[in-house]
Amino acid sequence: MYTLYSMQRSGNSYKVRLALAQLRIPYRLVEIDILKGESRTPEFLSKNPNGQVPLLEAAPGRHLAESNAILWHLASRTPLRPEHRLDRAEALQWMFFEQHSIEPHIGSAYFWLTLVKGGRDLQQHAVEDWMEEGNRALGVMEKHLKHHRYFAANRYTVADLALYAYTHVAHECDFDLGPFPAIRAWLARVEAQPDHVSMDWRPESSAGLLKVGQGA
Ligand SMILES: N[C@@H](CCC(=O)N[C@@H](CS)C(=O)NCC(=O)O)C(=O)O
Repeated sequence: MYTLYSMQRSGNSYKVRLALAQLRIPYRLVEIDILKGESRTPEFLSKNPNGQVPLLEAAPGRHLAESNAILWHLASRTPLRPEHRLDRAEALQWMFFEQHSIEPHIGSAYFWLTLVKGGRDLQQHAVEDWMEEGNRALGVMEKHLKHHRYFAANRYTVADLALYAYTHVAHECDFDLGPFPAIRAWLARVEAQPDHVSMDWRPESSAGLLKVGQGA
């Protein structure tokens, strides 16, 4: 069985929990509180030298980091990963875009403005930049969604799942989705997918939730 090291309020971790839920894959969840430094302990660093969640123990002793690489692995041979070469490359194109243009701006704003006490003051110098770049990236998504229902292969894939994670909480960290009607309609389409779960959802009934330190 997979073990997922995750933080509940981390959008990158949420992507993986959402994929596991939609693929109906049971797993063991280990909650890591990055705000308490739990991703920087020697034990955790021995599993992921980069000290970040999400982290999936994909096979005994084999740990996979980077949310979108984990999504790609989980979605292998499922409808969440496109069949055709070009569709696959387009899904990857949007997943790289997510990491380069959405996550560093909307993800950082979400982390510092909603999760870290006093984060707004600490990051005052960066907020304006995150807003500008984040809005630019939302504009790129809006342009695509004006003519497409999803990001790749004309259907819901891991590319939508990756982009959804931080876009759906953008309004919680100063972004205004008002000027982006196509994004708002797409968010609703993603939320209507079978087995969609929210960021707060935990798989307590399927496998059990462990706090860090309780794991084997
Ligand atoms: N590119 C990585 C980013 C992962 C990431 O930034 N994780 C954050 C939580 S959302 C983290 O673990 N931060 C703790 C730290 O850097 O100490 C991914 O997509 O998985």
